[in-house]
Amino acid sequence: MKKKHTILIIAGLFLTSLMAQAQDANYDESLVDSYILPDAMTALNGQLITKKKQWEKTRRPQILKLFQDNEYGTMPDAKIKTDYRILEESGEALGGKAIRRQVEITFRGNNQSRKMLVLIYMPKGIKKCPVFVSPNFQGNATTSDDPAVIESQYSTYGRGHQTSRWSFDRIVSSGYAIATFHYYDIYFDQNDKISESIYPLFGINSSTDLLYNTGKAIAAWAWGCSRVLDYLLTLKNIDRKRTIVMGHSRLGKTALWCGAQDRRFAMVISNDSGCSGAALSRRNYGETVSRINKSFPWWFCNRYQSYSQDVASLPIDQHELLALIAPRLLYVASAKEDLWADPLGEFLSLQEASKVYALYGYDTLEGCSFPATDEHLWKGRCGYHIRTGQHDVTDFDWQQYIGFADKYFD
Ligand code: GTR
Repeated sequence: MKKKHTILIIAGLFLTSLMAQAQDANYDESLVDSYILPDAMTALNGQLITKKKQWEKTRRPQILKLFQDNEYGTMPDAKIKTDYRILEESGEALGGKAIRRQVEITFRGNNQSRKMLVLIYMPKGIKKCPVFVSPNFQGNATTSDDPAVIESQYSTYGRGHQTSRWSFDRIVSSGYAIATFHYYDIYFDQNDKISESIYPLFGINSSTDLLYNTGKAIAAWAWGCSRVLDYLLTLKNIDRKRTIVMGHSRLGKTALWCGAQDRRFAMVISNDSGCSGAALSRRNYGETVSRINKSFPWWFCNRYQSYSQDVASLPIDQHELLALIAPRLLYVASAKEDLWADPLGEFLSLQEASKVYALYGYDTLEGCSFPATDEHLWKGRCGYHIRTGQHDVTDFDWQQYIGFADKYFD
């Protein structure tokens, strides 16, 4: 067959699958069923949580465990060996504004090793700078046109392919550092890739080794973000009190799960994370739990599958994931045309989660209406915006995240 025809057929199949995806989802607000959310502020024994001490001692650990056992799974906690090697460094990056450092992190366990390549840009002349940790989709060299950026081992995309998602200049000029890595270094985003992932270092080699609550891809990517933070915290010019984990879409789900578990992160950002990220699961709008389990069974622990046909039986909903971030800074962002991610469901979830911030004496988003497009709502310790356009990360999004961090970091 001629190449042109093959491309047309592939494009056609892709469009058909997108249309099928759009067709079997509900986008009509009047067809969203009524639902009752699990109450973040009521402990499993029925006790009402009214003090931050009760939240921290009793309720927060309960919710964290429910997410581990039912949705994202746990990472094994066996110690694995970690080595850092600086592969490249320059004090003249981004037109002389930044220090660029590229670090190879090697993980060892069970006689095997895995390598993760981290690209870091740091502003020059700042003694203690805040830092973003943010995994990338296509490989380090796709995030920048900088010819010195080393290609990630599993990247199949060209240099600079996704630069529009990475406002490095703005980030560094605003006094922030950023560290990114290709998520494939930790877990290939495909079915049946356990053996190539980080898991064999812990003795988990294939799906037969998985318990009902063993983590899979999202748990592994979140673990990867924490390992990058481990490294950053060895650097003198990084401010350990102003660390941020940020992710887009499936990596937004990852950022939330990472921030929920790793309380060293002082701020957590979900960019268009949608179903099983920031959006409420009980709203049947856009992508659903049933749908995501069918399309991406390798993201969540095995038990999550059992909720596909009965989402109301899930002992948690996503507002409780957001509540696990309290009292740290939390930002949820949506995009106007990204209905698949259910922007309203993301906002309602944040609003509900913000109630937990009241235990710490912060304002909540209760009573706030859904903000106008391209206008942010920042209150207490929570931020939200819905931007014009599609499922993506844009310079506008980064501008909001930096503005919010500037305003609220102590
Ligand atoms: C979609 C998926 C979403 C979202 C998105 C992405 O196909 O249904 O949950 O995560 O991918 O990661 O871009």
